Amino acid sequence: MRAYLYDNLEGDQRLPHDSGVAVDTDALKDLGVLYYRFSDIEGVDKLAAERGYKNRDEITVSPEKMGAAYEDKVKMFFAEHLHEDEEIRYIRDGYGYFDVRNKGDQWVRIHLEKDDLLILPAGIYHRFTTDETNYIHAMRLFKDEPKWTPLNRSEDLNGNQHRQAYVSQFLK
Ligand code: KMT
Ligand code: NI
Repeated sequence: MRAYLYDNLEGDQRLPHDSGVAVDTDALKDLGVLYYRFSDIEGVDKLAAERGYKNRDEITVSPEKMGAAYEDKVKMFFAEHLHEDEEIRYIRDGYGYFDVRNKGDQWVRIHLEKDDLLILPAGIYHRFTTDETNYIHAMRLFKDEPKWTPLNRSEDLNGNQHRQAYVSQFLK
């Protein structure tokens, strides 16, 4: 895992867009973003049990797997959004970028690789993209029903209780 401020320059979303300003795991924690590394599934099972994540599935995002839909999917994942639940991803293979908004509303880019596990809190604005390798295989964990509803960023979400809870816990 490596995290840094996004450079906001034009260019494909899958390029590194590294501004050269590093962001450490403590700064991520201040945003409610938790990072773990597990070389085997036992560690993940333990975390899942502790946090009450009962269900999981696996997803592969690649042109091989998704065919012609790949480019559209990747653009869709990159629309800024939030969820009303935590988003937990355990990377099994390949690479991906999760971008999250910091306290100043700048993008922090988090590059993940195999064995990285990332927890995004409910209510944080974020987006996802593959990197230049165009391949990621990830495990998605969830508490009950798989629910991936992305709520795209909008003023209308200012009154959303999950957004408000996130703002008062982490952005004040
Ligand atoms: C997400 O939340 O954007 C995704 O599920 C993307 C694939 S998981 C690496
Ligand atoms: Ni999401």
